[in-house]
Amino acid sequence: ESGEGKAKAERMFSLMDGFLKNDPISLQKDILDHVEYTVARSRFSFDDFEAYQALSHSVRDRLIERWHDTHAYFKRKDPKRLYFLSLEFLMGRSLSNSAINLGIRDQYADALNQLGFEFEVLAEQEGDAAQGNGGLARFSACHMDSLATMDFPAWGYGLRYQYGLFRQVILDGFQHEQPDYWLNFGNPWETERIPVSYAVKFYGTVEEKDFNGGKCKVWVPGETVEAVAYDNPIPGYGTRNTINLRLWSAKPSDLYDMESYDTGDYINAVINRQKAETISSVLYPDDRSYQGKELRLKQQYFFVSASVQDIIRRFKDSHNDFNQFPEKVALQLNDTHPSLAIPEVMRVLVDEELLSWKQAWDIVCKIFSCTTHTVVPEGLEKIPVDLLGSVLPRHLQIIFDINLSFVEELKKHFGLDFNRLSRMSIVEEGAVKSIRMANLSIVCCHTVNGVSRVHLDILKTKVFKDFYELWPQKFHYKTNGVTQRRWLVVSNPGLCGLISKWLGTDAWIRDMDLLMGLRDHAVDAELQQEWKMVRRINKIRLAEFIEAMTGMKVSPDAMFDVQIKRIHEYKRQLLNILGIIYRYDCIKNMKESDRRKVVPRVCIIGGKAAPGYKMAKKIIKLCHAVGETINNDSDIGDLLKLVFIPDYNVSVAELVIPGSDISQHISTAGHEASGTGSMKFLMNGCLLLATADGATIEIIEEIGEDNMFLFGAKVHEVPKLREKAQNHGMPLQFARALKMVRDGYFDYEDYFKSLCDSIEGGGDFYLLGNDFASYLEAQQAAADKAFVDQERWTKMSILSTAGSGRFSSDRTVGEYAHQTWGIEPCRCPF
Ligand code: GL4
Repeated sequence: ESGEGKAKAERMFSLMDGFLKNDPISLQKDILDHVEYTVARSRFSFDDFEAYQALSHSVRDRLIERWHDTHAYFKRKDPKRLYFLSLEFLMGRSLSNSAINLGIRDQYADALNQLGFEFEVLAEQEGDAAQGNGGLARFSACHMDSLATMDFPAWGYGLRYQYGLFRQVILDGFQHEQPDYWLNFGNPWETERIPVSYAVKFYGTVEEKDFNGGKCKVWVPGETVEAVAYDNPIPGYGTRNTINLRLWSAKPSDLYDMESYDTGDYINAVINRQKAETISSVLYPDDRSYQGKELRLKQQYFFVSASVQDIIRRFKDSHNDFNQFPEKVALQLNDTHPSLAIPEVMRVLVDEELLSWKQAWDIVCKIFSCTTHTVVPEGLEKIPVDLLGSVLPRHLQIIFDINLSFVEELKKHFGLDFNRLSRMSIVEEGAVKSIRMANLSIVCCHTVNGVSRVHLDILKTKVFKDFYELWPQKFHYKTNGVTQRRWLVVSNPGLCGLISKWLGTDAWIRDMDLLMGLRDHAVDAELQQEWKMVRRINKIRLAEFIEAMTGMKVSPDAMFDVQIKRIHEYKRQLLNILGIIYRYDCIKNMKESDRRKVVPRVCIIGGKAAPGYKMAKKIIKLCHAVGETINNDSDIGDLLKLVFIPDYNVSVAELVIPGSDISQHISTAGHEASGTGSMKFLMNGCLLLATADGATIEIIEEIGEDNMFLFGAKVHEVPKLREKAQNHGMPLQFARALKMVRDGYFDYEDYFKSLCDSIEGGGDFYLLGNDFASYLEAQQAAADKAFVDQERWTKMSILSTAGSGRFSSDRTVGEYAHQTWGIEPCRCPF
């Protein structure tokens, strides 16, 4: 800079005190200043929540400092950037994670102690940011943490929902949904960027205009909504890099429908304007099934359009040749939810930047990649053509044009194979003509990634078989991972300290493969002793939590057997519950002398059911009904307990996982694309009871079959077994457990009838009957027997943690960066 600009910058710099300081006195001063000036309470009188607010603002100041430096550095270096587009980010709480990643958690804890507060207690004041449903949304959150930690120049883009995932309230054993108006208590982690806003258009018509001797299309919208940016800093661990998650919120636009003001109906005009805000109001709570709803479509386009405008604006800030776009930009689509970004980029390049169709198409083919998270064809999104044509008329034309050339290419490749053409076409003919979003993504992305090895196999041989035959080189997989920062460092400080002590370093927090070093100590009596101690403390903490949530007392001496995840038929919570019924029945019919040999167990189940998913809701009720009987049966006492933890979310998981002995991942083989819960349990030294499905297959390879409890049909056996299940009866033990439900042993027999019918009358699609015997065997022979031998158990536990390195999202993100996105680290100097 020169002259005036330089003088100004120098003056600004001279007024700066230097970077914020992290010694205890500075931190205390900082917190108290925030109490006084941000929270507007007196520094002589404030409560835990106000202290939390002040504390998080103080942490946020430090985040902002690094975030400015990171972005200034990115701007200067101008590396290729990754833009990660996702409709869901399940971030959970931020305070502990941010303080730890900044490397100043302990300093804060000391500072707070001197003020008479406890860091842990204040951290509990924070609500969960639940801007997503389940695994797919946690995938986004874990990836952001890894991208920041590994110094990648990346941005996350999503939607800022006013209502996150519903809160689950259980009344009389039934699930009820309550809105999660999470912003009620403020959100100190975000920064509203009023100047960063874009107009997003909907409806209207497409007109042709003369242009440069030819024609061009002009979209005349019927509605315009403003997208305002909310920025959420994402700090990396062990680096100064702090990247940005930019979430869009809908506001009425100033361009909006001025006409209505002239009609005299001022009040209604204002109310109508406000409707714009509904676009970002609520997260759809159904994972995996989408019925072309207008609001959902508007949400998808709204966040995609704002993001694309932002990305192009940033590119144009320092470039004037779109041919360089693919060297500077990679766009990653998290599932098909953001796939409207494809026609949107085409539209902007052709209609607004006036590139030729061919030029624009070449660019599009180089910049997009996607991850698919689904196994079942029903999970694939379709948008009715009529709906798309009304909401986004120009995009429909573009999709048709893309499809036209694609079908031509198909004909060249396969000849006039009409069945194949109709299967592969982006446009589905039929009762409701629709756009297949997965087909659109595959056609336009250079790479399609599955989330585990077996998932890719299923994509290649079933779901996208035709496409695989056409473009084998497009299909890859990157086995999912989770971030050890949140799932070990934040949530299990005890184990974390122990690992670092025995490895002699905490470098594993950035390099999980180092955990393998624990294998050398797996049978060391001293480590075993310490390991058991840490795990026991975590179990006591979990027992206290259970008592606080449910009023039930459970003993930490019992085996804690946990299944926490969304409730789905394919995840087979029902298999778990029928196994519990069987165990209950066995204990009940035992002689007193045999009862003494039973390994006491606390079965813990948690998870939300989509509000419209009847079967899943019945499973929740069944769990409560069975629990009611077992937990109040004096014959059973402490030998068996069944606890349902309500309102399962990220924070609950952080508490439950470290305190579990066994966790269940028991989906019917071939149904769980990956599964990531298992990885979190694995890291925390909890043993897995699992089917060979999704990423579990790869976990087996890392830790060995001997260190977990495997059971059930294999992926390739499932189709045959299904046919068999249609024609054969149920195994006896299974029929008996099911009959108890049917006959009203747990009451509500009418309500549970359809649940029983789904197995007996419906051909047992998920093979509960088939897998029951081997499930019981894994539970009894393996798990119960192993638990009695604590030395062996602890060894298995240590080896689980030791073998979990591969399931760090750092590994996953590294593979994406290298193989799919073509980006390099860009590390901001300290
Ligand atoms: C999911 C898969 O069901 C799950 O197996 C996978 O681990 C996760 C992340 O890749 O994505 N797909 C959808 S939809 N929801 C999921 O959790």
